[in-house]
Amino acid sequence: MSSHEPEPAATGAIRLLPGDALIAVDVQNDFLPGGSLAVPEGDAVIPALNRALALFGRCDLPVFATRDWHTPDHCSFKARNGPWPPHCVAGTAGAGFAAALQLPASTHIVSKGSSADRDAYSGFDGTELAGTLAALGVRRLFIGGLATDYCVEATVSDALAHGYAVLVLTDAVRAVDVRPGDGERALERMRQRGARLCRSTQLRA
Ligand code: VGL
Ligand code: ZN
Repeated sequence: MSSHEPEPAATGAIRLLPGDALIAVDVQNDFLPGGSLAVPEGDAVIPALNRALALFGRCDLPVFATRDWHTPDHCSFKARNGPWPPHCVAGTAGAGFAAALQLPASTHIVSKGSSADRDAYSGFDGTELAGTLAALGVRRLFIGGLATDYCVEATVSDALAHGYAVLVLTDAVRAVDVRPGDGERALERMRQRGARLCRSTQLRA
């Protein structure tokens, strides 16, 4: 995100309820400053996500963490004429979750994009995420992470398509912004599709 923040109604308290779950999308070292596909200010999502994680923990609500989990020869890499430098190769340090992200031991880890010949931006794409959410009786999803204009948008869109109420934590997302404004346009598309934009500071246990 750049100069102007998108304008969530940034004040009202949002009380967490049974049926809520949190999804932290791809908060992995390769997407943080110094990583191979660093998202500008990517590390800024961590304090906001930690605030949400603490509240979800206090309420005993489920937490999911998606991770990009690629093969070394993944089709999204430049060596295979894909758009990206190599990143998040399964088992490497770059694919690890940010050390400062305070994920509970009970976190449901969702690996995606793990087939060499097919990419997956959405946490729902080719994973067990939908089944696990259904089994847990989840109805409302709070979503943050990286990157706004790729995996966050894809995950939010699929969540809406699956019928979940979706709140995007705008202080807990950052964009690649290949073209300036991509992140803000992605947030606007999410809002148009029915996601609510809010901030982690609005959440209450
Ligand atoms: C992502 C680019 C390539 C993301 C993953 O997590 O948003 N972006 N792979
Ligand atoms: Zn990827």
